[in-house]
Amino acid sequence: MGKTPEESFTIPDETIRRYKQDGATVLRGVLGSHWIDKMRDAVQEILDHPGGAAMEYTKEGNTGRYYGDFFIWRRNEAFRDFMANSCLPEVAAQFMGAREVAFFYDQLLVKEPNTKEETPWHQDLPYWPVRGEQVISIWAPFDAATVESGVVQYIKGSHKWGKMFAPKAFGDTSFADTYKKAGFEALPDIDANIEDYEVLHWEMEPGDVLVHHPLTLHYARGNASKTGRRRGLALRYVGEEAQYDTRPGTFMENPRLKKLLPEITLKDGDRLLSELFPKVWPST
Ligand SMILES: O=C(O)CCC(=O)C(=O)O
Repeated sequence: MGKTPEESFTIPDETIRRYKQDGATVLRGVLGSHWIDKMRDAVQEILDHPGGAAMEYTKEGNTGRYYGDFFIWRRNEAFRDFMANSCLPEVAAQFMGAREVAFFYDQLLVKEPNTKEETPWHQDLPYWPVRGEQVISIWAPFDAATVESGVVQYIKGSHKWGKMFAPKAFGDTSFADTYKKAGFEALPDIDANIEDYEVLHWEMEPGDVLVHHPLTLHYARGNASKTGRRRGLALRYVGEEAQYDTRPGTFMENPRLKKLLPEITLKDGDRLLSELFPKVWPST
């Protein structure tokens, strides 16, 4: 079935130019309220029934809750519908200049009110078994999001630094040794020198999305709001030129993910396209 006009979204050239230059941008009013309502219900279902790779990042004794979960589309029909049948695959195609788009994975990141835990500064690509330019993240909030409630913030232009920094384990440090295998250099102390960087952030309403390049450094505060939730979903898409990368030290070595996912049959250099990374655009 083709998409309804509402599920199509044309990105102005100027927005794509800005994304390429800055490494991140915002799109306003991309998702209709039916998607927001549907995904709020679906997120609640996931929060009530965490998956096998789910992470509780909140430290014991701290208030709030910082919850992370991955590859949810594999077990939840609403997540599957959203990643494949909203306008987001087409949005990804336009930013990547791709003829075809496959879905890489989803990552749910919920920060309930009064959550102290930050999302540390990081780039995404060092965690991932993928290489190439046609890789993109779209971050969709299902609540209004501000700096105070933990909207994602970016270092302008950092995707062009020509660097891959060592990935950090978000909360669970037991996985830190795996990430060391990659041998990337340590991230400089961004917070201590924050005045040296230009930080981009936008206040978001449900229906708006952020788009970021996999090498752009990004971060989010905890959720200091006393009542406002911050339910965010990152969707990762790739184009036909992205390749599977078997280098050591990616999240594919996470034992809990390994248990959850089917055996990977892709070889180094293969196009990311398989049962696990399905084609989602064009839809016919
Ligand atoms: O939602 C967050 O706090 C962080 C999001 C993020 O790191 C990402 O989308 O790659």
